[in-house]
Amino acid sequence: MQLSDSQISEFDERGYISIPGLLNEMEVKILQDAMPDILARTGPEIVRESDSPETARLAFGPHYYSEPFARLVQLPRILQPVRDLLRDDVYIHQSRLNPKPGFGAGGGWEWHQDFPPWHLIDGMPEPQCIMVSVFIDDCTPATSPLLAIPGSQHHGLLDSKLHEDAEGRGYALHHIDRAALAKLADEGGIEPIMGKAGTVAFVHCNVVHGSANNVSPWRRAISYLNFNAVSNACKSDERPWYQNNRDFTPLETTADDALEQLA
Ligand SMILES: O=C(O)CCC(=O)C(=O)O
Repeated sequence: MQLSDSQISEFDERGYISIPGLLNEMEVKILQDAMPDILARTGPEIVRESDSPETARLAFGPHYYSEPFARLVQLPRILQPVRDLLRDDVYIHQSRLNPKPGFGAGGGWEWHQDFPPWHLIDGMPEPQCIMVSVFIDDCTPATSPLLAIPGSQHHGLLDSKLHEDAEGRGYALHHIDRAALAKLADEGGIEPIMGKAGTVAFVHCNVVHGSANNVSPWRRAISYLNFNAVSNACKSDERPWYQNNRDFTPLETTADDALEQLA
């Protein structure tokens, strides 16, 4: 799939674009059906909610151990736009599945950029990385959508500090200083990224974003695929495979129906 010039300029200007219906209903169902096995894992790649240890907050690395997610990352509809936006070959630096269950069990995320831990811990030189957000469930105003500040990626690495809630829990999150956040939000506004299941958003790794906890009765799962430019490969190996993949082999596209073939 080729992005149009206007989609590329929108991404360059606002930091993200969203494409409804990029995955069809069958593909969405295959990914939904794969979730229970992923969330039943007991390894360190599964991070739990701090106030509810039986609830998974996020699963790192599903593309390594779940065939549907392995196929998802190589679909031409996903991989080609990423290459076009980064103007390079790419590999997966990290993938995550956030199940975000309803009834308040799926906790919120403080305002942050994704790039700081990748740069400061994993040694990723530049913000040449895209967080592809694949909506596994409908993402509506009721299900605590991702909130983003358009254009915030132009401000580079912002003042942030390691979020205490994340410390020692298997992931790192640097949250944005409040004054900086207020200034950015006054300038750029805050927009929800929403859509039906099967929508895919391509988000620059320096876009400031966050979300509230999901008090609706509905699950709102998103699969985040962080594609890094091969020329921007990470230099440190401090973190494990599921947070900092060290295989920089450029990803090749598969057949467009590779995921659907699992039906
Ligand atoms: O899924 C969410 O609600 C937010 C997740 C997020 O911001 C992240 O994983 O970086």
